[in-house]
Amino acid sequence: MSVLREDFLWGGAVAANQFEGAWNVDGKGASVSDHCTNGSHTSPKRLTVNIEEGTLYPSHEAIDFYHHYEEDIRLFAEMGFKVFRTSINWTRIFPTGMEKEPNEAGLAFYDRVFEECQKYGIEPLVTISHYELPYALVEKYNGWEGRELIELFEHYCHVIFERYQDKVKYWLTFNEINAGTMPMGAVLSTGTVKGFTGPITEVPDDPQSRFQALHHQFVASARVIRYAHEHYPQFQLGNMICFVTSYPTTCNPADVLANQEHMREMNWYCSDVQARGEYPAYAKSIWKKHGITIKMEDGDLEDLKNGIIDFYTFSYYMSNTIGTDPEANKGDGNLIAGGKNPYLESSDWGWQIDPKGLRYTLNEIYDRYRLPLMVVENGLGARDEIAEDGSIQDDYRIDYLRKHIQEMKGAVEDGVDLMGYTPWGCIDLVSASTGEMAKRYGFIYVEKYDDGTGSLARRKKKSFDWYKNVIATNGEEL
Ligand code: BGP
Repeated sequence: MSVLREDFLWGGAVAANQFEGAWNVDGKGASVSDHCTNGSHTSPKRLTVNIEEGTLYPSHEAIDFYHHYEEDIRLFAEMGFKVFRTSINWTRIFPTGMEKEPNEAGLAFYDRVFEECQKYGIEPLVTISHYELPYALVEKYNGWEGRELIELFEHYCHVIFERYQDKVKYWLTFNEINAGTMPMGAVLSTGTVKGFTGPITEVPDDPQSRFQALHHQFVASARVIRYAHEHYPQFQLGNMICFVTSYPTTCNPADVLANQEHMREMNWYCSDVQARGEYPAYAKSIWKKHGITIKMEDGDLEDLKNGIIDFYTFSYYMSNTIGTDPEANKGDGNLIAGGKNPYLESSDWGWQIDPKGLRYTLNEIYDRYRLPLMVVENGLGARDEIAEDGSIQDDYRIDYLRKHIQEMKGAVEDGVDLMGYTPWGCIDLVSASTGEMAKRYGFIYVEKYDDGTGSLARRKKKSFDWYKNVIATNGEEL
């Protein structure tokens, strides 16, 4: 008997803006990510108000899933995927986000994708908004700072819910909604970057607009969850948190408190709203610290109460340390930097690898909410080399995933209700933080390179067969 549920949802995860390409095909509008150039670990990608001639924008072609979806889904099916986490590009359905009528060609594309999944018995898990806000909404409303976005988002959701009601059961409202608690979230998630051109690390930080934008996202998310519960009882709706677990730098109680404060703002603030239906008591101290006031309208708090998630999902790549000295041992990280942990090793991009941290995190979240959990992103961004015989021996990736799955099983033995696992970038795609292709996560290699060249041919890596067997044995053979 396997440790994991018999109906465990094994699969993989991607995001439309990072892999579809076809950025202006069949009526699609431009999103914030379509205005981002390529970059690297050492040189940040740029956001540009205008699409500059002769500049590389990696989302424009990406790996062209738009024209390769049949081949790619066939490969996922060959690995035995039960679930495929992808997202809908908002601008394929509503090019500026403000139209009344949806773009039929965009809707038809996702019909084809979901039908292809159905053909193989793969359940789609759809992120409704994954880092691809319509750029027109940035220009008009400064992104989610504008309260108008709540209704625009609701309209978008009503349309896709109705259209895909027989094809999609699992939905996530916002990818890594807690990105908005961090400066980097202004570009990726809240779109509070009106008029900005320059390296994304130099966007002027404005906590007032980020946290206001987050409030609007919370209300929007809760309203569509309630709507879905009323109209489509077969749906299951989840949130999605970028979970970066942090440990106190030392056991000095001052460091422990500093870490608690950080964990609340970074990881729990958004989760608490979405899983408990209300702002936590400590929210006031976060607002006070930033000197901000959240404008709320009558009914907002009621809306939050009525739109509680059915299951809780998160991404987990790494952990870091936090203490009273924020400059101590600085390391890199997903969305935010933290301290280095002397017990851990790091990826080539400086993300600290911490499988045990996943078990700890699963337990912490489950203790807090008692909701079914799903790990919807996890993986190792690494440089892959094609050997002379054409193979890609990505043992480092297998090692990373194996250790994390082992710890997931440990958490299940601890009592956690774990629904599934969708490792990130099951097929190589554009990196969200740097815009690179070189930072690869896939079981499937794509011949596409940082300079924008490449045949787009797909090849299986060593991890492809390994993962296939993991799924076939429900995680027993790692
Ligand atoms: C998460 C995002 C993804 C993804 C992943 C890996 O934060 O939800 O979109 O890309 O991180 O990050 P990166 O692409 O920067 O390596």
